[in-house]
Amino acid sequence: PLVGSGFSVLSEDFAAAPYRYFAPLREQAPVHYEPAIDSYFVSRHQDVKRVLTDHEAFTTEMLQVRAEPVMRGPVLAQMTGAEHTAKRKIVVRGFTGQALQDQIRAIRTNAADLIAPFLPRGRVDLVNDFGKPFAVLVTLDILGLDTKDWQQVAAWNSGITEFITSIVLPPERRRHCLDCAEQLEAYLVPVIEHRRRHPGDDLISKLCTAEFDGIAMSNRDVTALIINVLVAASEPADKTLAYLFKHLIDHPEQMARIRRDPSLLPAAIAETLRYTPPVQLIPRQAEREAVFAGTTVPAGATVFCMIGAANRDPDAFTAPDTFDIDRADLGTARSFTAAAQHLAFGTGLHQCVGAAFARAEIETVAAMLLPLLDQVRYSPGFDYRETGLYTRGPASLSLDFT
Ligand code: 2IO
Repeated sequence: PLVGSGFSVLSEDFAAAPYRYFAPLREQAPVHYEPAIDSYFVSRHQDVKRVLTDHEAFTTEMLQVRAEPVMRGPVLAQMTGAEHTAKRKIVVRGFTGQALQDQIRAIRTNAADLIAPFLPRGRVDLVNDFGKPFAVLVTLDILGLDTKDWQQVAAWNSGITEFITSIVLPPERRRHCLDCAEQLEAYLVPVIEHRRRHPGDDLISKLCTAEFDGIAMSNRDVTALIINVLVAASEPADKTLAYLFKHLIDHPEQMARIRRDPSLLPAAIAETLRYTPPVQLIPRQAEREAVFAGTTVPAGATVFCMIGAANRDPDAFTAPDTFDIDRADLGTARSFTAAAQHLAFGTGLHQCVGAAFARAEIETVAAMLLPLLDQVRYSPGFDYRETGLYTRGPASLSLDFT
């Protein structure tokens, strides 16, 4: 495939199968310009790493327009300096220790309840029957929100997610997304006010009462963080789970080894995140003019890091287009930390604060499902298709088992 003058990452052709274009992009257009949206797309591992770690040169300022309108306040990724450090620590605490242990219990309960009706049928769509409701229900449990409202919250959540993950958003869609955000905010504010007076051990209560170096959270901060957690914990979760099962079905010998030895699951999850990261794009704004071997990015420009392309860069990974849970350059132990070689959680100061939770969630649910879904395979006639440019995943994954 060619990435010359006619090429666009906004084309249907690219959206149909972006992985075909990653090598040509890295080799021929490592800093690809998209005039329609006046943005630069960076695809080499070392360039993406540079953009995400040089915080002076590449900022998150555009989240003010790309996220804040639907988050109803500033999110962690927008913050800098002492405020960022303090508030990030509060969120980290909400996802570690006893809190994480309680969250794993919520993961188990929800997974067991959701899969039960499908077991006698021997067929499940892992994305639409299981993964999507699972991700939202678990997040509501963690936040201490009522799970009976889950379909309403899920509908608002998808409008908010559409806003954040759209490259171009028509005005009427934009209005719909903002409506969703306003309604979710109106639903959350009374809950926040109640939790301030009667804190429990849910995440919302922790955000309300936490203080770090004397810095506490306002209602606006708490609202934005709740919406951020909801979006970030739901949108990539069903995609990662479905990709994991797809790759294991496509590589039966690796599936068989994991079934015999579940301690290999973290490696399989890390390799899934490298091979098919659910978050494909991470935006930054150039604070000043920046030069990438030959191409100049002007001050103020939007730069999209292409995570899928960087994760397949042969300069960073041997045989990058092979799914291999044994790869020596994966560094599984480090794969869910700032030292990760793959960039699925980003890197640098703003690296995913939920990475350890994400790992626990996918590991727990995969360890439960693998023994239940014996001889798991694609349903007869199942037509595999992926969708999405910003976040990407299987549209469905219809599986048969015995
Ligand atoms: C609003 C894209 C689903 C995040 C952003 C700052 C969200 C932030 C991400 C991920 C996944 C979403 N960015 N999670 O890329 O919290």
